[in-house]
This record gives sequence, C-alpha cells and structure tokens, in this order.
Amino acid sequence: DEPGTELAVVSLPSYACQRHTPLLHHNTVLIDALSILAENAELSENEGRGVAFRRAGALLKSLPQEIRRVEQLRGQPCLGDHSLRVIKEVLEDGVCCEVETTKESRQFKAMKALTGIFGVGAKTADRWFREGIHTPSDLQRSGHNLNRAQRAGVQYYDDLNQPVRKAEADAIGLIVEKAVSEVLPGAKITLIGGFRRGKETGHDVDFLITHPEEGREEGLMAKVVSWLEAQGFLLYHKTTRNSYLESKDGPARPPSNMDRFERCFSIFRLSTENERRITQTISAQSTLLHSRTEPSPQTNDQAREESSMLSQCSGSRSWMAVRVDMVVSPYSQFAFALLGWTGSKLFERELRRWAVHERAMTLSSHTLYDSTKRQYLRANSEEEIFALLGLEYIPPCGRNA
Ligand code: DCP
Ligand code: MG
Repeated sequence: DEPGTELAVVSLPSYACQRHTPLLHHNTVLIDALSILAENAELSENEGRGVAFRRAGALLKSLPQEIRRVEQLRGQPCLGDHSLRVIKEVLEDGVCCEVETTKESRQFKAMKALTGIFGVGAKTADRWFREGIHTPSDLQRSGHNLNRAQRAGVQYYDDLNQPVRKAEADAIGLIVEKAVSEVLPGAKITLIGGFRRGKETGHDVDFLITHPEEGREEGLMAKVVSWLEAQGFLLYHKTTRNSYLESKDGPARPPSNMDRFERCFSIFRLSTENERRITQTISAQSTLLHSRTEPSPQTNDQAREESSMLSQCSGSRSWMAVRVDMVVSPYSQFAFALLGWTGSKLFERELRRWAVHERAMTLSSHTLYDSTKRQYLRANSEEEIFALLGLEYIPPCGRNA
C-alpha cells in the first residue's frame, strides 16, 4: 500500500452548507461519474435520485484528499449504497458500467441535445424524443410549432452551448452597468451565479440589480431592458415575475414583496471585435474568410440571421450570443437575493433544507421566517444570514457544491 491511502478522512458534516466546497478538488474522476448519473436522473425527472447523486458528489468535492479506496469513505455522510457502488467500481476498474452505458444511451444523448436548446425542459424534450426527435436538426425538420424562447434557442444553439468565459461575463457586466446607470443613477449591479463563486466559465451570466433607496428599483427592469434593446444588445428577452421562487418556497410571504421581484431571461449580442482581430493576425486566411462573411449593412434582423448562419460554417464573425439573467431586488431583500442567487443550486437546496429541518425556519431569496418566533428575521449581509441560521459563514468560493 502506498503510504497515506488508508488514512481515515475526518468525517464531514452532512449538509453542504456546513462545509467548504471548493471549485477545484481532488476527486474529479469520481465526481464526473456521479454527475452523469445525476444528470440522467434529472433528465428523467427523477429529482430525488438526482439530488442523492449530487449530494454524494458534493461530499467528495469537500474532501481534502484524493480517494483511492472506498474504505477511506467509511463514516462519511451523504453516500448511499448506489453512489458507493459507483465509486467502488470506478476506483477498482477505472470506469463504472452504468455510467458508460448511460453516456452512450440514445435517450441520454438526445435528452441532453434537446434540453440544450434554450426554452426546452425535460418534459418537452422527453415528448419529442418519444416522437423520434433526437437533435435540434430533427426538431427543425419536424415542423413543430416552437414558442419564442425555443425559436431563439434553436437559432443561437451553437453559441449558447459554448461555455461563457469570465472575460465575456465581465464585458457584459460593463454593458449592464452602463444600462443601469443610464436609467437609474445610484443603482448597483452585482455579478452572481457561478462567476461569483469563482468559476472560469458558465452557461450564462447572472446579475443582481438593486438601489440603496428602497422603492427606487421599482420599474427598473423594464427601463434597463428598453435601454439595452435600443442599443442593439438584446437578441431575445422575457421579463417574468419570480415564479421559480414561488414554486420552490411555497406561497409568497408577504405577497407584496414577492410582487416586486422581477427576473429577465435574455440573450445578449456580444461583439467579439477584439478576439476576431487577434485571430486575423494569427492567420492570413482568416482575414480572407472574414471579409467574405462580414455582413453588409442590412436591417439588424437580417444581419443577425445571416451572421448566425454563416458562423456555423466559417467560425469567423463579429459577435456571439450569450445567455444573461438579470434579477432586480429591493434593497431590504438584497442580502437574501444575493445569497439565493449565488448558488450553487445544490448549496441553495441544502441551505433551505438546513433552515427547515435544523432551525424551523423558512429561507427564500426574499426573507428568513422563524416559525418558532413567528417572525421575519432581517439581515443586511450574507454573513448575518448565516449567523441567523446558526451556520459558520461560507464565502461564495466555498459554495461550489
Ligand atoms: N438558482 C437556484 N435554483 C434554480 C435556478 C437558479 O438555486 N432552479 C440560483 C442558484 C444559481 C443561480 O440561481 O447558482 C444562477 O443559476 P444558474 O442556472 O445560472 O447557475 P450557475 O450560475 O450556478 O451555473 P452556470 O455556471 O452553469 O451558469
Ligand atoms: Mg449562471
């Protein structure tokens, strides 16, 4: 035996919100395997099973060392029989049969491809799969009526399935900041979601917007969206009341607060001028390609469509489509919104589970309700919310569960 491999790891606490989960960890191969099974369960709408695999994966991410033998995990929480079986197989054989079969299955591949279309969830994808639709091209050929989001999803499919890089997130941050300061001086924006947790890439860019004077944020989203649209930054947008939170957290309490929470799902048109220039200097050919593909002055829509089609064959173009989510919160709820939208999804779920089961409290992105005292608890920072929940503060970089 190599020295150290039998060292028992100190048993970790079972809720992900009780421990640090860093972005970079020591058990990538195991977590990749468990993530495939989690993803497959989620795509099959087996939420419970998905969460079980995610919790097991998050536990492994928190471990301070690489696991070489399944015995090292004795006494650790969050590891069910199924997860342990997968871990053991990967450690002993290098791969797990179930994971390999899942990855190669037609259903998993098709469900991934179809839910990769913006606006398409597991239910819709499953219906299409059972009709023989396996890819976005199949979908286009099928002549199905798509809603506005799904049409945009198909149109910008390639771009939206490229990871967004931090530099691009920052570039979009500058645009949103400009929009916000133009329509409401003093309003502030914060980068939330995965990028706030230190991720280098993401599937989208998330922003939280607020204004230090309570009430000034009302109507802000509509103004920001109008400004962005007038400047030609938006390829798609849809503003909604925050129904996700209503469904997750039960009835809104108090409803008046919930009514003021708005979210905008959008697709930005981000200019890639700089990257293009770099590419051009690297290869003379790309300059030729580029001069052929540069859209001539046309209406915006024509130009966008053409550029989008051309991009698929040339790889040379002046812009890219990026998913951007914006949330506006009243200042009094800012700390809750910040905590609720920084993620990860599992970390959020664990916080709420901790609150309910260990503290008889209800946590949402708006408030914290103490069922014992029958009152709402105020907080001005994430640190205060952790303290109210009786938890050690975990900074965003430790919330990558
Ligand atoms: N969120 C959540 N539950 C959801 C949707 C969102 O808790 N069903 C919260 C937590 C997420 C944040 O909103 O971290 C942003 O959602 P994203 O889907 O953008 O997730 P991330 O930003 O964490 O990941 P990615 O890097 O893929 O964008
Ligand atoms: Mg995100």
